[in-house]
Amino acid sequence: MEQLQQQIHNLKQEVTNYPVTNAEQLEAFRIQFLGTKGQVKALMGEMKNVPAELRKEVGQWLNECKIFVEQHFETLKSSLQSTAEETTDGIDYSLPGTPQPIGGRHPISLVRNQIVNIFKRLGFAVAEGPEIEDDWHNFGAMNLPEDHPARDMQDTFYISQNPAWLLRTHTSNVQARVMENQKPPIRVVCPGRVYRNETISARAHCFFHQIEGLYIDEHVSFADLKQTLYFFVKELFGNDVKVRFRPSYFPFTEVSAEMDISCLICGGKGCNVCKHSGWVEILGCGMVHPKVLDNMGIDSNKYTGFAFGMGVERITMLKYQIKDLRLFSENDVRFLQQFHTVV
Ligand code: 2U9
Repeated sequence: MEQLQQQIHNLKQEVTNYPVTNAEQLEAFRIQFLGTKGQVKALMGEMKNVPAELRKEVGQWLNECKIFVEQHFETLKSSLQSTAEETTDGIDYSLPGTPQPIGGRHPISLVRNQIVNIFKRLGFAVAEGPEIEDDWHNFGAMNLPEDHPARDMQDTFYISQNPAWLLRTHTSNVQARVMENQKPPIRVVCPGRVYRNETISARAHCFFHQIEGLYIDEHVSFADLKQTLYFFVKELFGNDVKVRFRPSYFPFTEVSAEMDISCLICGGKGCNVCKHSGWVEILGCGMVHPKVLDNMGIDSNKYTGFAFGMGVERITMLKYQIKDLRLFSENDVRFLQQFHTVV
């Protein structure tokens, strides 16, 4: 009897360890253990050798063994069915998807869009133009004299194959082209990348982004300029920000001014960002020089205009307290991720 017990034990072991991962193996299992010539039948056949007084007990063992094998077969069958439902070409489509990080806008684009949208609400159109420009549209039309330092190779990137072409140093070339093609009233903002031959540092780069604006019509005054820029600053930085104008000089505007806002960091009390003055410069502006209007065939006796220009990097640095301009062009996701917004 002990031998039979051992056989039952071995059969159960064999059944448990039998590898079944597909339908063919399942059928082989059925044939080997439960078929008419299978091991369970063979074991049942041992009953005839069992003495009559032990038959009841041994019958129970064999029956229990048969049920064990049948149940194992059913378990294997149903697990194989559910795997088949879940998989096609080895892919389980019921698994949750791998999350794909959805990028976000670059901080320069975010701030550029904010600025442009404020001017759009005031009725300004958006114009763009070439980054490779000729001398006239970048310098001549803007009233920059032949000997102006900005025209120097030290300050401007000229195209080596043809030095008549250069990388624009400001987006004023776009306004020049708008003025060539459109009659007043003209009301445009021109966002874009500009290039200057600067040594790269935390505060300067050989390319950066500007937004310039131009408004030309009859009777446009400095009061219009001030009111437009007041509105812009309050929209971008909030109502608590104070504004001041300082006289300045640009060849393309007369009169010219620079606009400061009260320091966002210390609220005007004085800190490192505002160099303890309480004020930070955010843009340059002025009334368009009559020579610029005449250069473009616009009658400077009839029309006046105002213009302004600002660096997007500078404003972004102020808004987000970024200390190094190089971060904008390094594309380090640890920096860029901080500006991602959940949509
Ligand atoms: C036309 C006529 C005049 C655009 C102007 C500024 C003042 C100015 C600087 C700000 C910081 C450049 O990025 S920056 O370094 N810009 O201060 N720009 S007025 O004047 C124009 C433009 C077009 C036809």
